[in-house]
Amino acid sequence: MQDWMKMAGIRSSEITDQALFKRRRQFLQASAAAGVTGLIGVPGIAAAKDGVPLPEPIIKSEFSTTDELSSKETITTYNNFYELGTDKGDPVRYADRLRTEPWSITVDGECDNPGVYTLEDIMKPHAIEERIYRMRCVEAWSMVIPWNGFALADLIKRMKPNSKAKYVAFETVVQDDLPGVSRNVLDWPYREGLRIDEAMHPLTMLSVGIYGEELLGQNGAPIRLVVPWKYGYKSIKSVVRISFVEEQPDTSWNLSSPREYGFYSNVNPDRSHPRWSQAKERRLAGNTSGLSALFTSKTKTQFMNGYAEQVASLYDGMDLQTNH
Ligand SMILES: Nc1nc2c(c(=O)[nH]1)N[C@H]1C(S)=C(S)[C@@H](COP(=O)(O)O)O[C@H]1N2
Ligand SMILES: [Mo]
Repeated sequence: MQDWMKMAGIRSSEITDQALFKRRRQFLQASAAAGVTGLIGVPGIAAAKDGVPLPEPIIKSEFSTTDELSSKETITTYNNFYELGTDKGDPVRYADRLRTEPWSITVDGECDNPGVYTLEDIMKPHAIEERIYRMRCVEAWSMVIPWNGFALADLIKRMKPNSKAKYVAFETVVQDDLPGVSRNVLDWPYREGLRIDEAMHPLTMLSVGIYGEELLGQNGAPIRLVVPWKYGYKSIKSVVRISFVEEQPDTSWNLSSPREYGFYSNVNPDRSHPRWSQAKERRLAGNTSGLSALFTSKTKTQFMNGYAEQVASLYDGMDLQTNH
C-alpha cells in the first residue's frame, strides 16, 4: 500500500475488490465466449452493460479535446457515486437499483418558468452533441470522456431566470433503499451549485449519455451535470431539482468538510488539498483501467484542467487560494 493511495482514500480492501472484480469479469467474458452458461448473476458483481443508443444525429462539438479517450469499461466501472456506496466498484455493482423511470426535474426559485418537467420535456428542444472533455477527480485521477448532451445555458434560457438569480443549485434524487443513502454516508440529498455565469458558460453541460448511449446508473442516469474545469464532485449525478437562488447555495462536500472542499472547486495544481498535493494526476486513458492506474506514472495537472483560456476570466480579481 503506497502512501498516495492512503492519501487518496483508497483502501487495500478496495484494491483487492477491484482486482477480484476484474478477474471475475474476464472469467465471465471468457466463459461467455466459450458458450458456458449458468454463470450470469454472480452475487454482487455486475458487468458494465451496454446502454440504449441515443437518437442520431449527434453533433460533434468544437469544444472537444483530442486527448486519448478513456475506455467505456473504465468510464463505467471506476466511479464515485456515494448514493450507491463509497468504493469505486460500488456504482457499477449497484447501478441497477437506481430507479430512473419515470424521471422529472423540479425547476424552482427566481425564474419565470418554474415547474415540474418530465425528462422528455427537459430534453425535447435540445439537439444532442458529443463533447469530449478531460475530467479531473479531486482524488488525483482523470479520464477523457465523450459526453453526449447539451449546454446547460440553453435550458436556463428557457426557464427565464430573473435578476435575483445569482446562483443555480442542483440536487440528486434520494432513494432511501440505495446502499449509500441508507448508510448516511453524506447528508442527502447530494447538493451542488454554480454561480449563474459559470452555469451559463458554454462549456457547462447537462449530459444524458456517453459514447452515444444513454447514461448508465453509475454515471448518473438519466441526466447529470458536467463542468470540465472543476473537480469531478461538482458534476452532480441523477439531477431532480434545479433552483435559481439569490444566495450562494450549500454544497455537499463543502458541508461535510469545509476545510477541504470550497464552493468553487476549480482544478488548481497550485492549491493543495489539505491532505495531498493537486499538482499531478493519473490519467485513466487508453488501456489504463482504474486498477492499472495504480501503477501508471503521474502527469502534470493543468490549471482549470486545461480550460483556462475559456474560463479564467470568470474569476478575474478573485483570490483562488481563498476561493478554492
Ligand atoms: N449525486 C452524486 N453525484 C456525484 C457524486 C456522488 O457521490 N453523488 N460523486 C462526484 C464525484 S466525486 C466525481 S469524481 C464524479 C464522477 O463521475 P463519473 O463516475 O461519471 O466519472 O461524480 C460526481 N457526482
Ligand atoms: Mo471526485
